Amino acid sequence: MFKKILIANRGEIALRVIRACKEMGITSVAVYSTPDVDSMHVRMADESICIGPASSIESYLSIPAIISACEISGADAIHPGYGFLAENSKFAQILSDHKITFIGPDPSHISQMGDKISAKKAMSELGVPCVPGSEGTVSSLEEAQNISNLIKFPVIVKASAGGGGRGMRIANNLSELPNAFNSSRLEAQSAFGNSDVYIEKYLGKPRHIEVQVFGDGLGNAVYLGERDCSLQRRHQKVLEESPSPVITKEVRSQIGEVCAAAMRKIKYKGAGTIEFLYSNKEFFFIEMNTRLQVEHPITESVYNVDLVREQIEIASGKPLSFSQKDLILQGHAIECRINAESLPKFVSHPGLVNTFHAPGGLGIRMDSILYSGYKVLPYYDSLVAKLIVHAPTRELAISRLKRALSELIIDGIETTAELFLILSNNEDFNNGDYDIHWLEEKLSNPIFLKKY
Ligand code: MV4
Repeated sequence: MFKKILIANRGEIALRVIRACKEMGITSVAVYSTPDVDSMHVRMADESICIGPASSIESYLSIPAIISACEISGADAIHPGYGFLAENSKFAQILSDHKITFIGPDPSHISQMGDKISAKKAMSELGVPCVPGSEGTVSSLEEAQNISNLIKFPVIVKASAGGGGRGMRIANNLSELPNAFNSSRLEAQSAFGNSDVYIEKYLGKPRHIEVQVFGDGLGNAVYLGERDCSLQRRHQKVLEESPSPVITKEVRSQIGEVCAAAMRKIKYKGAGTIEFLYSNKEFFFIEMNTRLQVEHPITESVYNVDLVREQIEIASGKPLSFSQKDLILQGHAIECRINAESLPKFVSHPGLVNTFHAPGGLGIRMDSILYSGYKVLPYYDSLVAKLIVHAPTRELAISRLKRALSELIIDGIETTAELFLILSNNEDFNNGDYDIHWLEEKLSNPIFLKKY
């Protein structure tokens, strides 16, 4: 097992990894940018090294700075968290060349899944159901027209190097296609330096359902159910729940087994998330994320597993510590992403937190970077806390969420916490009746946020 792990990240995910290291008897090394000196991850880690200025490019994204910190500290392995360098295959390869273990998948799997066209081709060949569309890159308008006529409108043009909704364009008919095709390619080129695009049938009101998988790189792989991440705003998830309110145990084991079998075939190593659009009771693969996700705690809650411990064990060469039959879904979990943003427009609101009080009690988990006197910085992601509730049923989880929110105190900055009180009292939410567009439609009505 590793003696020392460097965490190439900040915020709550750095805390999450440091906590796992502590429980495993592994020394943790935090890295930080100069303004992050007072942050919780630096305070909580055993050692810390400054890696550069506020700008992420020169600190948390700087491969030379992070490798230097790793060599100075003598760490055996690096955990990338999520974001920053977590899905950078070049980074994973350089670490391997330096005999530093990257706690994550093989670089080849990172790059295969990072390119959406090659991910879709691979998943389709592995028997995972995909959205109907082009076989690969669509390189001319004529080709775009042919494939669109075949799959029928509406269609969506997507960037192969895309993510976060960038480079996506919808065409409702043949006349809208030239503009959609050209602007998708232009945006793809300027945003990602790669103009490759592909075409899919546009699904109108799907849910976003993702399957958690885990492999040990030795040919064993399991699934840990699904998360419903349909509640989002501008491609940012707002609230996630596991299990999905619309998935039965038969459907769960069917799609889960398809995903786990695919991961066994490629000998996938580490945590992965296979994303689907779910529409008319059918799953359509869209993308795979080769990292631990923000919303992993809800899966940990309902399956009673420590995904970060498992990532570390597997990176050190051990086989999976659980088999599929050990993984029993228990109860229901909900995660709320509390951002330092002011409602109703979600404007970033950094600043000094005078008072912070986290909720507690049965079934509550608070993964937060806050402490009374902490100054939320304007340079990074606005996520300041994840409130995770776990209860025997969805109904009880929603009651528990309301109770937890009533205990929460964050004074000095504006946060999105109030939104979750509104959601937990909303009829559609309580009925599990929502899709990927539901929240944005609700937020476009000024009355929605004024009820409480
Ligand atoms: C789609 C889609 C409808 N049909 N693909 C948005 C980001 C990227 N990860 C995939 N996205 C979508 N792909 C087809 N064929 C609708 C979306 C989409 C979406 C997906 C998941 C969660 C929120 C979303 C919000 C708007 C659009």
